[in-house]
Amino acid sequence: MVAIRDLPLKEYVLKGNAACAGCQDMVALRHAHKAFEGNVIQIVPACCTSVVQSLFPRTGLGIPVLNTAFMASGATASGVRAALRAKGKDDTQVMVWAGDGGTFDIGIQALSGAFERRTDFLYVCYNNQVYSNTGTQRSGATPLYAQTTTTWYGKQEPEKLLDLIVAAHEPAYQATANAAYPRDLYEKFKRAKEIRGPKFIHIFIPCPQAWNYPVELGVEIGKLAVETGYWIMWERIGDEFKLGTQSKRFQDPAKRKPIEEFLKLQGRFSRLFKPKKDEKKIAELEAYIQHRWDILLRTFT
Ligand SMILES: Cc1ncc(C[n+]2csc(CCOP(=O)(O)OP(=O)(O)O)c2C)c(N)n1
Ligand code: SF4
Repeated sequence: MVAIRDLPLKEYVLKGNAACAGCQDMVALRHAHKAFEGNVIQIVPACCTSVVQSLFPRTGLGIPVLNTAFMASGATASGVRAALRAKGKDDTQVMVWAGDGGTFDIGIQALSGAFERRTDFLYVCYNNQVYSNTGTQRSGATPLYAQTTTTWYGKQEPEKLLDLIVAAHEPAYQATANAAYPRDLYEKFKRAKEIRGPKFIHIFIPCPQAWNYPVELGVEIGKLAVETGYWIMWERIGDEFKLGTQSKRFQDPAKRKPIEEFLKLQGRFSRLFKPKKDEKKIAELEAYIQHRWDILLRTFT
């Protein structure tokens, strides 16, 4: 694994941008661009990243960015790839950087179309499990029992299993990542860069504003997501599936930390603990985590 001191020094996520303090989206974006080293066009639909990067007349990113409509990222990527090909610049990478609202819900048809066309690009979903930018509305990625402004009582449905939908498009490369493991994230982007065809990276992004936790806890929450089995780290090059070393030791449920350790740091789950601990709902969440592990391993191994 690359050492921190060996990461490229050049920064593409610029200082003084409009992100909240402690934004894990910026941590992920920073390391993704270190892997691309500037040779990339980034496509951004409406989301936090579009606001962070584009407060006119300044820009928060040191690379070319094309802002597109909420539902249109995949189609825009196909168009940009065709234009680059026509200009003889096919070595330039095309990357979509979209939130979960713009991926799980609103952009899913354009994503599906671009993958079916076998467009050579990388689609990144930075998943903060909510429509953050517009004030924390539930999305198809919001987990069971999480409070949002549209599910103030706690969401009653689990999240969509998006990775399996993407896998049905047989991408050339697919991986999960987590902003709390930036070196792993960097290496996955480096690998994706070398592979032609449609690629997908799904990143776990704690959001202090929407999840209601102190800004300094972002990395701790990201790591707890893996250590409780809540977020599974894996990678798939073509048909070859590899469970990430970070998750391998938590494949056995007995080795996982209790899910409560992850939940109790976040205000969005406070109703599971107040006025008294809701053992039944916490057990349901734990069972759902195991269900996700079972489906993933059954599908890919
Ligand atoms: C067609 C359309 N509907 C609604 C909006 C308003 N809108 C802008 S950003 C956003 C939320 C984006 O959520 P997500 O994709 O999860 O990204 P995040 O804000 O969490 O980064 C919404 C609803 C819009 N710009 N266009
Ligand atoms: S709302 Fe969340 S994802 Fe958006 S800029 Fe703030 S911390 Fe980052």
